[in-house]
Amino acid sequence: MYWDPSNETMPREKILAMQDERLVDTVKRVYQNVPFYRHKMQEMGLRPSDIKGVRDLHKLPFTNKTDLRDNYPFGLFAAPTEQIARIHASSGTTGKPTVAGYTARDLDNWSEMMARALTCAGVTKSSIVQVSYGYGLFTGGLGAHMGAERVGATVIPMSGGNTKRQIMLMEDFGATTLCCTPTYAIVLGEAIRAAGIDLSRLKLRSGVFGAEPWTEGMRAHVQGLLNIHAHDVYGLSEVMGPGVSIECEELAGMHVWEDHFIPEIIDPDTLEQLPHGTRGEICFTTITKEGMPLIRYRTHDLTVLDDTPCPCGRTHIRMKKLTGRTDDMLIIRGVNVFPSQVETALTGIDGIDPQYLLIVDLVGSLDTLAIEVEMSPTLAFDSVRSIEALRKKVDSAVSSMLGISAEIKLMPFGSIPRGEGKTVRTKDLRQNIH
Ligand code: DLL
Repeated sequence: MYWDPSNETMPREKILAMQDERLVDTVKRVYQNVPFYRHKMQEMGLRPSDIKGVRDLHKLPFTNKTDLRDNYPFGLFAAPTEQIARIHASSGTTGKPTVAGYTARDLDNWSEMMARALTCAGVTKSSIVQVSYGYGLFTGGLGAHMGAERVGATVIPMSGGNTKRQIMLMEDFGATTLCCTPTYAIVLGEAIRAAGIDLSRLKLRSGVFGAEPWTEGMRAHVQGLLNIHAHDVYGLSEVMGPGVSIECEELAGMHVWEDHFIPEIIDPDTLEQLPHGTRGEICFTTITKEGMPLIRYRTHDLTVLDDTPCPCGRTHIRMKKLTGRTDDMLIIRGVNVFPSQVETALTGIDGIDPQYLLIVDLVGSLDTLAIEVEMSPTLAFDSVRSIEALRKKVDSAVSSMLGISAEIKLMPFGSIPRGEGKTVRTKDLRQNIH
């Protein structure tokens, strides 16, 4: 079943022709309205008329997260503030978030794409959708919410946390679809099992899980725990939010809505375009966005594009499950974390040396974060109490910067290994578990 059959099953030649037209229009618009793009193109000796279609995409400049930071907060917006209807944001590499602005039409398109996505997961008017992604600046909650409303389903806007209450309402309200991070889905599933609740008392049939990487092993685990089909959903705030791509009933790759985005795979080192079927970094060019259109946005996410026909009948290209990132961004309990944010938080705290190590692990099904921080060699402590006061200070600076809690371990000076080349600031122990 499709939400928007004419677009979702459009012949590929038509999709490609539409992309040509929309790309030409987008390039003109950003050249006119966004000084950042105008200057970049001028530096490269490019005029909008040089871009005649997708075949010319490779001539255009890339956009990086740092470009968003340098133009913080609204410098990349292509529409005046009167037309910006909403703002979302996600963690940046420093204390300042990465900001995205949406016009009313962008929100409408996003709702449509999420409606397509939820329909892929079997959501209909008669579904009851529990949205347990966080609501707020994070795009997960409101994105899933708008899509479920667009389909005409009944929405339970739970947001994250309070697991007991989530389970009680899931049962009492008869939720049929759960939207949350895969980690939280497992937390809910394990709590249901621990509470001895018989799965037949629940009406859950599908899950729409994303915002962080998860493996086929995790899929099997969560499908068993909740007795559902678990669909992978992908997105990022800069480009839109959840619903940039989604798995259909085949659960074999996520369809990217190509009437709104042009995906391409590049070699993250040479920045050359790579052919379909080759693993590399996925970049997106938005071709309908008005608030903050992006040209060749570098996601740092590694995947493969597959344009072979999908048995579901949708013609939009598929991206395989993500296999990693090219940069040092970690995703911990669905929250994006950069080691540099920790560094920013530590700067200026007396008694601390900016030597630190983030250790991420999986305890049960929950990500944990411990941060080892070195004390200054000059520090003279007179009591255990003063060490504890320093630890608390670091704890509050770090948790308010990251938006998640971490276990802070103060370490003697010199105890964190110094690298010979690039300093390794993270140790991710989760990889081998699933
Ligand atoms: O995580 C948007 C989202 C919300 C997607 C809810 C899906 C569901 P950001 O916080 O900006 O946006 O983080 C974007 O998260 O570049 C990926 O590295 C990672 N990510 C998102 N979805 C997936 C997924 C939202 N399905 C960053 N698998 C992206 C693996 C994912 N990683």
